[in-house]
Amino acid sequence: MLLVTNLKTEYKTNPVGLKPCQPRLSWMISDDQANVVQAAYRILCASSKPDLRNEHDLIWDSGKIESDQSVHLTYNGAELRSGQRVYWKVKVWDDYGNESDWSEPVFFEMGLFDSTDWIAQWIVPGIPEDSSDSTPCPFLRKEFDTDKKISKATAYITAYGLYELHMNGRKVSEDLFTPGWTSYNHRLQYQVYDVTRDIQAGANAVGVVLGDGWYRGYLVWQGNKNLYGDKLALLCQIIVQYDDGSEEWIITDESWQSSTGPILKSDIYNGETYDARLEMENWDKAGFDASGWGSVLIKNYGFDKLVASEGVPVRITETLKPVTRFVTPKGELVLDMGQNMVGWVRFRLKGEKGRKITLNHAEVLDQEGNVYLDNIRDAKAEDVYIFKGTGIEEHEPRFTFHGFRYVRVSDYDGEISLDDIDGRVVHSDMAQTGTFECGDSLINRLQQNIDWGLRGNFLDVPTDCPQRDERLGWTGDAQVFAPTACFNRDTAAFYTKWMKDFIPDQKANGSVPWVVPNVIEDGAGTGWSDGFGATGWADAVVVIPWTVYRKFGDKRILEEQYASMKGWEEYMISESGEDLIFNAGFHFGDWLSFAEYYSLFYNAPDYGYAGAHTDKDLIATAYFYYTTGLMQKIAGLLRKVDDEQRYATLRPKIKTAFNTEFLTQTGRLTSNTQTAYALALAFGLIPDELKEHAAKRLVDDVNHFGHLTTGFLGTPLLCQALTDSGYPDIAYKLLFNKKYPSWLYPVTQGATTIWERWDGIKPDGSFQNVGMNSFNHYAYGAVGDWLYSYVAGITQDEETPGYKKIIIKPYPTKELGFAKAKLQSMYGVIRSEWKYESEKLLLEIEIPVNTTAEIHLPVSESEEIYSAGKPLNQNREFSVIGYDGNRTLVQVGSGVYKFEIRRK
Ligand code: RAM
Repeated sequence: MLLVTNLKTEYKTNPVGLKPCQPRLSWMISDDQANVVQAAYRILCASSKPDLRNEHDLIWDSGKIESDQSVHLTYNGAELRSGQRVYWKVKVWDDYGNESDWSEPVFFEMGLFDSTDWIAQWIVPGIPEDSSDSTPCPFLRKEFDTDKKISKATAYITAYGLYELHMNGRKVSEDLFTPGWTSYNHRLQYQVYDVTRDIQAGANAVGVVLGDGWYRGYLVWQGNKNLYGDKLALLCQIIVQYDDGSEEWIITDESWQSSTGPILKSDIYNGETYDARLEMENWDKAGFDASGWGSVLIKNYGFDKLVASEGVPVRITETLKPVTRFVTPKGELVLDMGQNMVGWVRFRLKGEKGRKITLNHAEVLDQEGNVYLDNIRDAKAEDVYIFKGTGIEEHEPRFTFHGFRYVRVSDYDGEISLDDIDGRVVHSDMAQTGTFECGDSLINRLQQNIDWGLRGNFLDVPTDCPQRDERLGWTGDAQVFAPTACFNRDTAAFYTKWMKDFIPDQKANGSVPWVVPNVIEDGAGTGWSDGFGATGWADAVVVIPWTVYRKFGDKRILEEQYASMKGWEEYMISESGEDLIFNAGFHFGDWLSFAEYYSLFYNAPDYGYAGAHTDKDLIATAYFYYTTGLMQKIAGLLRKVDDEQRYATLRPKIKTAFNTEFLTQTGRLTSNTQTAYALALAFGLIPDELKEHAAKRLVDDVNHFGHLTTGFLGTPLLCQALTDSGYPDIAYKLLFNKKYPSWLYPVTQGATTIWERWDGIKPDGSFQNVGMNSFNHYAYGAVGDWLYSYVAGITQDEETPGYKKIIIKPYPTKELGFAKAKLQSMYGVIRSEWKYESEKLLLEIEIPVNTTAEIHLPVSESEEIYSAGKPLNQNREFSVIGYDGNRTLVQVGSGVYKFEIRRK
């Protein structure tokens, strides 16, 4: 059965509120038979479901197009209008001549195209407040009547600050932290909700709660607040369409009323204080007595910064139960969630009116077993609830989030059982697309920790950490982690949104901030002078769109980001000057690498070791070369011929400059560190004749220490460089290492997320420096990319993005026993599994419809390969297309394939 499934528009199912564009349509195909390729497709679009069903009044009929493109097909029908909804379906033909049925219909709806589409006015609550500290959250409301039958109602809404929209007594959406965090001075997202079912005949009420959020809450550190402004504001318009064709607009204007309510304060870092005695029952329903409420002020903030939401909504994605409760040596009651998670606690508890409960959130316990809060620095992460005394009260905060495993309960005199408590896991709701599993339970836990690190730190913006007074969009962390993230979760839309903020936040000279959205613009008073232009951090501007292009076949992100990428490239060119050594400005370098003082205390073989410090000029020039190579490819793809030529000419010159400056004739780098070799090898900087020598030096260094010594920039490339240089065994040795410093050391210490430091908790049980010791920092989790693409071997052809041409090249090892990885690509499931069974190596590989694959079987003699009991050469299903070192290359189409390798 040839079936078309999973129809998506701009990565989403039935998205509402798309930016002005020609949306891209994608689908998947499933079939029972093997070797299926799409031969043709036909797309139909209409303005209504019945029209689509009856193929009447179509706004686009692509006709039958002979093409194998099933991903990112650009809508090419009648011109789209602001707010227009389009229903579409597709059918396909395969290479066997089969024709599928029409898919189920789906839709997309456009957002507002022009600032003139905004009729609503900005309103500011008429509440006196002192914005130098957290103040009560404003509530806003308005009532309106409808007297005719409604066909459709749509709400367009945004805020300065955070908002929660209610209609007739209920929340309109599950989305949290709307309108999301962007470079607010330049870009403010609005959301669009279909509220047809929220409106009732007769009297209606619309209500909104506002929170400080990133806009005016505490942000960065040192008590910074009001970074974007000190007034919260709301903009909302609801368009009601009646059956008779008429329309009505409910807009924010002077008719709205404002008040404060039970949320006494609310802050991302510090938490929320809620006084249930101040609840205003039915405030969001019609008929509520709002006589005590104040007015609102109209503000002329304009609409120029408004943009449609491209990202992934933040939601509660899972609810955890605490695993245990205990009393610490200090006598404090603590609940253990069993997992370092991000979000908050929901409880159902009883309390006398006016009594309270205080919850503090911690990632770890100290050596004595007490809650450890020092590492979250000035973030209070404290939720306080004051009971109204009406029986069981259920509560959870809404405009704050905490990174925690342990919850300290104080000020409460009632009983708490585990049943009363839920851990609400909050993050950008990206589907899980990848799984990796192997025969080593510690590595499996590492893989889970990587995904938990991702979940905790993808909260609208990719952050360094989710718990201390930081939680910023650190570009370097995001850059190194992006390939891993793209395996584990459907990150394309998330990154698409985030990359847009690089554009306004970039300097005119092309330099890129350390953090995006940038929060250290002049005058922010953060103590940072110039937070721009750090190598490996700023390169996120090129590497991440490139990664999204590679993993999702998305060329549009390259087009949209091109000027911004080029800005950074040209900045590096001008700063490196004639010698092409990029040594200008400040660089973090190989941040948090293995340092001298650790080596004195731990297992460094040579006393007096200077630390694995890698020359920052070397790193910066290596990245300059790498990024220039990407720019050359991107310019080529986008047919920017002059740029392509410019970067093609420049690239070998940087290589020569690098090697003249940093490489000796015997293959030694001037910084004899793992990071230096990993970068130079992985980026292709070492001339062919010296590659072996350089690789040998890398291996010698690993063997000398018996562990990795790399920081943020070296770590992601270390195993890859070793494996590609012919030393998978050394890479595995690093992976298997359980002693500090290693990926598994934290796992042996009970870590449930990735730590910022290799020794966040030292072998003696003491903590790393309190100023910077997060237990949920995904950067070192970048090894996940190697687990998927080397251990399990899911990779792809250099020339063909989005896994259209898959390469399966696993690195089996008996020590691991088995490994299996699965990736839900744009085309469907790619699966690679291997396991040892006595002397046999068994492989099972799944390739989705409309793709092809080259399988690099780990054996040089094709006679040793069997499939379905027969030697490979007697199997007509497979064609051996060549040999590569000790591998036999087999070409396949879609389907499930099993191989058996019997060593002679
Ligand atoms: C720390 C952040 C981040 C890192 C920078 C350089 O403050 O936590 O991880 O990228 O420093």
